[in-house]
Amino acid sequence: MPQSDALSGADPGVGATLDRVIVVGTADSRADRERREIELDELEELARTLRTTVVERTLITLREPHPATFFRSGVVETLRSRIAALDRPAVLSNDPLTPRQQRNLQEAWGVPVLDRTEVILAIFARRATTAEGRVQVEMAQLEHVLPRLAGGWSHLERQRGGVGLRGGPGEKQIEVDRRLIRHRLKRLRQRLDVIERQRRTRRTARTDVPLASCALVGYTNAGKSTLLNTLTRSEVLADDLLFATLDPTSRRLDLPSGRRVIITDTVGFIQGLPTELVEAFAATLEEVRQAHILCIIVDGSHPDAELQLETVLDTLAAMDCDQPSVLVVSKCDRLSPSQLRQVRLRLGDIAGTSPLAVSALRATGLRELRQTLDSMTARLVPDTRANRPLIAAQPADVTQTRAAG
Ligand SMILES: Nc1nc2c(ncn2[C@@H]2O[C@H](COP(=O)(O)OP(=O)(O)OP(=O)(O)O)[C@@H](O)[C@H]2O)c(=O)[nH]1
Ligand SMILES: [Mg+2]
Repeated sequence: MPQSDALSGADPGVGATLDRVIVVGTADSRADRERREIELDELEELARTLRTTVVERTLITLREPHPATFFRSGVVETLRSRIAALDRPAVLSNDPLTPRQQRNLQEAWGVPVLDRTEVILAIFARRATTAEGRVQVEMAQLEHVLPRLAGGWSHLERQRGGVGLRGGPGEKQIEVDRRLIRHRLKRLRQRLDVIERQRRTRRTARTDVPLASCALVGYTNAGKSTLLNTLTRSEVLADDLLFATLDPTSRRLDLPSGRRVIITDTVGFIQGLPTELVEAFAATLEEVRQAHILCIIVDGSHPDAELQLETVLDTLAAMDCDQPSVLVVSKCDRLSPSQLRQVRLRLGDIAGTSPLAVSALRATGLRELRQTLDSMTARLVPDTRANRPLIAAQPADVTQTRAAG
């Protein structure tokens, strides 16, 4: 199955390449601007993750979105000239666009227009490596494209597994495409069911030898994989990219008392995580839901650490995850002692707990983290073999939770 990839190469539909982009956002008031600028920073990071060059970025004041074109006609016109002057880069919109708005803007500007959801979907499409990840991403993309099938819309679905508009997109062709997509979705759902069953079997095998489990959760790029690597001397991919990790990976962690815990690195969260993706990744996120303990990692050196923590707490609440958690401020080597004190206070206030502080890079704060996990494990999982210190037999020391095949 060819991987869909919204931002690759030339777009025959609208005659523009997608390797250069303008990032466009809106704010409804002066007070709103600061928050939106931060979101645009993040959208630029997402673009960078896609190896796309941002040639310009603009924040427009907009009180009321226009139903047909999102922006007012004056702004559409100004941006049209700007796009022409910049040799027709694609447009990344920070705001979600309706299928109609997106279509009209593409027509007005003659370049592809992607909103935040599509950028995130494109990143996931590029990064998904396991069978399960690929199925989940393709499902999310098809769910997203289904309501957007209409005349004139071209650049995304043409690249989506060959079910796109080919030739004149008359009403009939759209109906055919819709049917093909629904059919494909059904088949993907069946495949995912099989993969999920295999995953459940593996999880049951794991819980038959009852080890306590801890999921590392947090905003994307918070330092989860680096922490897993340092704690367990592993070599999971950790990179200064958003969504470096898509598939959960589990490792065994020895605790000071001799207890052991299975620690799982998971996909990062982000503001405005597309609902299609949350649904498609439900099985992967099940690893988080099933964990006995959550280790919530927040990059203390990020200027927006508080909003990131709020996003993570909101996402966990939306997933009905309310198990005991430990809050960990990461990358504290980047902070002075007084900055760290401040950050811990502010983040602790939001989460209603007192956070630990670690640097996975310098391996500081790890003893406290291990001790905390140890006592939580003792309290939470009193009946497991893992909870009896220094036992003889243990399961394989590496548990890959990746889907087979
Ligand atoms: N200075 C410093 N940098 C760190 C530390 N931990 C992680 N980083 C850097 O932060 C970046 C992101 O780290 P990852 O471990 O990949 O973050 P993640 O949370 O797994 O990110 P995703 O998988 O993309 O959600 C990398 O460039 C790391 O080198 C730390 O303790 N100190
Ligand atoms: Mg990671």
